[in-house]
Amino acid sequence: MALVAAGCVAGCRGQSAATVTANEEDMQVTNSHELKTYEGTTLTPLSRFRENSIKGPQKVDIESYRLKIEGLVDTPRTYTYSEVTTGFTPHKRVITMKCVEGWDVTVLYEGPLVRDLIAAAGAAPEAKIVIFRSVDGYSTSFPLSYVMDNPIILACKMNGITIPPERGFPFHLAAQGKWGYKWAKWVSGIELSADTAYRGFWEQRGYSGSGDENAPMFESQAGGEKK
Ligand SMILES: Nc1nc2c(c(=O)[nH]1)N[C@H]1C(S)=C(S)[C@@H](COP(=O)(O)O)O[C@H]1N2
Ligand SMILES: [Mo]
Repeated sequence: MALVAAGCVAGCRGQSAATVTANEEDMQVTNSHELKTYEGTTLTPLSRFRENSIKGPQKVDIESYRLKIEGLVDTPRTYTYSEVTTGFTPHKRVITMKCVEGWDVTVLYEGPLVRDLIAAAGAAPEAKIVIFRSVDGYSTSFPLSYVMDNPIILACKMNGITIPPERGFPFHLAAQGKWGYKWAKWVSGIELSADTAYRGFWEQRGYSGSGDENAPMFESQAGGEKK
């Protein structure tokens, strides 16, 4: 899968439209500074979303929050929110996320690349997959090559503003090319593993492990538990 390379932009701190960049002439903002369009693409307002999370919206206390990069890595890392949002080069890209329920959203996602976070910990040679864990007990996994060979964003901003709590604050994985059930929200852990049989929350319930949005959503024709 070929993904478009993303450019370097302002980081995740600060809400003001001016921090997004000064030369995005077509940007329009609401009163809350949320972008309505980006480079000619109409964005889905963040207020227009379907709440279908496994345990409902999560509230994360940002003072005690830590992001862990662990498992089969040379040096496990534990980062505060601001270490993640200011310590890595931010990237941004407009991506459409499709939920298996038949709806989609088109959002400007912005944050560090997963591969830069993993590089800082150093992937061990035995590592085959990467597992994303969230504060609500949800998890999902990908081949390590998916996040190392593609510029996959761990978003801290959506549509130019800090992600609202109900949409996944502090971090929402923008799993480009994958069904929405693999776009982990409220991410608290990134674990490298050799367990290629690992199954995340929705994958355990019959949804495809690869989660490729152009492939069948169910692992078998028999289907799984309906979301
Ligand atoms: N932690 C966590 N992440 C999650 C979910 C969840 O229940 N818990 N639901 C997934 C599903 S099914 C979808 S479609 C998307 C919805 O993301 P959105 O709120 O940005 O539309 O989040 C995904 N990430
Ligand atoms: Mo979904």
